[in-house]
Amino acid sequence: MANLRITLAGLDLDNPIMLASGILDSTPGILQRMAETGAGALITKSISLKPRPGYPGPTTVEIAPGTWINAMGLPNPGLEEFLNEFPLTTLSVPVIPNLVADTPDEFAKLAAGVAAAGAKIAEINLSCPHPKAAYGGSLTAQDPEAAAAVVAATTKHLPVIAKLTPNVADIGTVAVACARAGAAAISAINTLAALDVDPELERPLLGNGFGGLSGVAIRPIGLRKVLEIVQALNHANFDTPVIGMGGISSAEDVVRYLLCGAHSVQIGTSLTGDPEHMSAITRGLAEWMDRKGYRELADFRGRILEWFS
Ligand code: RRO
Repeated sequence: MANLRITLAGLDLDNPIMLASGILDSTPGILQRMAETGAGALITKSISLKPRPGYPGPTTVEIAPGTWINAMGLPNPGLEEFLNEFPLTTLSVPVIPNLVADTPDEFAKLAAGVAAAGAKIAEINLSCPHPKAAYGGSLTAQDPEAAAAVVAATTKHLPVIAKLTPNVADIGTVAVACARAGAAAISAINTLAALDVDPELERPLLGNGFGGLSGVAIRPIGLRKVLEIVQALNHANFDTPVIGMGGISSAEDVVRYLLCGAHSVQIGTSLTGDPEHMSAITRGLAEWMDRKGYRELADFRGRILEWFS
């Protein structure tokens, strides 16, 4: 029988499949529901110090089957309300808060807040793809030094997972900078910077104009970026675990990321409207391992790397 258990940055998980930030996690009730699907861990919607209303609609549009563009605009109740309302320590699976801020100081305040409330680890969002409606503005994870500064400021309070953007030429350099600054894990990819247009209305599809692309179309990009991160970390002698995501909609997709060297994965867009899909994917992973005769995830993790050496 396949053993799906992993230890990630000191956290014991029943399986390597996590709920990604931003999908089915915006209320305590939905998070509770997702805990019952057998996910290994649940990442919350990004939390900022102050409440944010989000952008005007439309905020999410399916532009091709299984492929979405979004600009939610980080809607969230703010740290204080989040800590009052959300079950950080009482669910049957670990809840990992996702933190978002503009400066290392703000990130540090968020990290201190969730650590004091009992969080064992946090994901830091260095990579929301549409910081401004107008052209301009860069993402923290587009600058290795800026990303490392946030990691250094937050790891003083609790271990962190640095969530990276695919919108860079060399994601490996950013990952290594984060690992060197003490990141407990790297997660990638956030959505791809995108724009879609409504030809009838002669306007951008989304209320914010710019958005981020997710879903099945981005899977090959996610796989390549994860492979590049794993290669760069190996080359720099870091054993920092990588959490892969982008376009996962089946157990086979999970396997694809693990073969590229990911220790675990996150699933988001494909769960839209169907929490039970999470259970089916987890069962499918165990069945795939049984059929292949693999007992542990480590038995096949990173198998694809030898093709690129
Ligand atoms: O809230 C959003 O619009 C959003 C975030 Br914080 C993110 O990290 N990635 C994304 O595609 N949308």
